[in-house]
Amino acid sequence: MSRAVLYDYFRSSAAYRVRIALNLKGVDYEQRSINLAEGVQKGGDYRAVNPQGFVPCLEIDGHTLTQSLSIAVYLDQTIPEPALMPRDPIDGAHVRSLALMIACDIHPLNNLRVLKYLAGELGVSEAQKDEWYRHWIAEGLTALEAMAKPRAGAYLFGDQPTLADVCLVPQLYNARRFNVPLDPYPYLRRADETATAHPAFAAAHPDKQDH
Ligand SMILES: N[C@@H](CCC(=O)N[C@@H](CS)C(=O)NCC(=O)O)C(=O)O
Repeated sequence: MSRAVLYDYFRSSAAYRVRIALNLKGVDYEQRSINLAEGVQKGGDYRAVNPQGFVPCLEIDGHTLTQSLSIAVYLDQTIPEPALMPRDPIDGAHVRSLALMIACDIHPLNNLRVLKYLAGELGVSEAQKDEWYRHWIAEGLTALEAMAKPRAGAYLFGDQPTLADVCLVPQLYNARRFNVPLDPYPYLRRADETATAHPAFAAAHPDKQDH
């Protein structure tokens, strides 16, 4: 079977999730950088790979997969260890909730195309755009902290990395880039600190990627 290919961009939170999942599962993969800042994702060549024009996209086992959570679940199903999801259905539902809060409710409001549309078509100022970003991050992270707190351990759920941490670490990286204060979220910060010390997470960090 040929080597997996990840269509990637160093700063993309969604691609960062997949890098973490691939590293946790020990998958050897080639990275192809799609420069989002230069709009390469909108070009015909990349649309032929992923018609949605987003990274990440993963070619693996003869298939082309899109959507970071779908990719992470595929990896978890085909390479069961180490598990990204707890076996217990209720624990699993909790972990999925945490991951979906980030991937569906926080990240889409603040990704590149939304911020570009605000600043471009809608003509909002830089200050208003930053305010938008901080508002949705603070609201989302406050809810996430409250949800995670009762069952958090060294990681967001318990003491092993799960899909929730795969989503958390890139989101907090992103928040720091926009100078969002993270003091109000001690449980999120603890999980982030534990995870970033893990080699699979460390190797996926944007600073470690070619771009
Ligand atoms: N729900 C998608 C989100 C993917 C996404 O938003 N990717 C962003 C980068 S983080 C992107 O490719 N944006 C291209 C653009 O904004 O033009 C996933 O989880 O994979």
